[in-house]
Amino acid sequence: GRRALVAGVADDGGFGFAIAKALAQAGAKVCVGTWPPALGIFQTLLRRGKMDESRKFADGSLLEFEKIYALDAAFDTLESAPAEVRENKRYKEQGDFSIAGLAAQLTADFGEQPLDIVVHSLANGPEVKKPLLETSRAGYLEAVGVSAYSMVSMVAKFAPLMKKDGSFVSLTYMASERVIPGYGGGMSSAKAALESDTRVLAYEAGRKYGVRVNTISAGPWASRAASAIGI
Ligand code: ZID
Repeated sequence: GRRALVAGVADDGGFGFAIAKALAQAGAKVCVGTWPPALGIFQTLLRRGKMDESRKFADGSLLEFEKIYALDAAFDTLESAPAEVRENKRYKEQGDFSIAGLAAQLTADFGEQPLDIVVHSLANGPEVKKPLLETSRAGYLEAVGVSAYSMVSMVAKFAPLMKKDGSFVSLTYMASERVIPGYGGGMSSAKAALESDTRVLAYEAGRKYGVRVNTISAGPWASRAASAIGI
């Protein structure tokens, strides 16, 4: 069987959860990466059965995640996370929540080439409601760092863990190429970077590791992230 990692699942309301469920339905084992501040509540809701309805397959069985990992895709290594993050109560019990840390845990848990599919379903733009003209440098860089560079880092660190012909996919949005008021804070910039990087990563990682890298431009879906912009 194939194993997928879906990065960016913290509830049952977003694309990541739906993709994880579809992959499991198709026979894959599915691990997820969850943002540490949301991890505790996600595990509690799962344990208490609050997500059983959305976990249910047509045959009545329930979606099971092979493993739920802490992942903060703003950080490539644990050392790159500031002390106040590492010591935060939602982070300090979570081990190495960086992208490199997740790669190391996957190899420790499942061996040398544990992955067939990696899904990047995460984004964050703290100033998404602000027009680009009013966006601060810090807000812009956070949006691009978490929503676009995270994919570069994930391909760099996970491609060596992929079986040949493995596949990466991320989710983008058309505001990268057209003016869509309301998608601000540097999020339009982040999606433009993500799309350009997808082409370059497909070229580089395709040659180096034999993997594919794609991005899918999503339609509107009232996930937790999208509710911030009024979808
Ligand atoms: P979601 O809230 O389910 O997923 C986002 C996840 O990212 C959450 O689980 C967060 O905890 C996680 N996250 C945030 N920061 C970090 C971090 N530092 N480290 C790790 N995890 C983190 O929302 P979703 O399903 O909407 O988002 C998944 C992907 O789909 C993102 O890349 C979105 O940009 C993308 N996407 C979503 C929509 C949408 O409508 N939901 C659209 C396009 C792309 C879109 O905005 N018309 C208007 C708008 C849109 C489409 C059409």
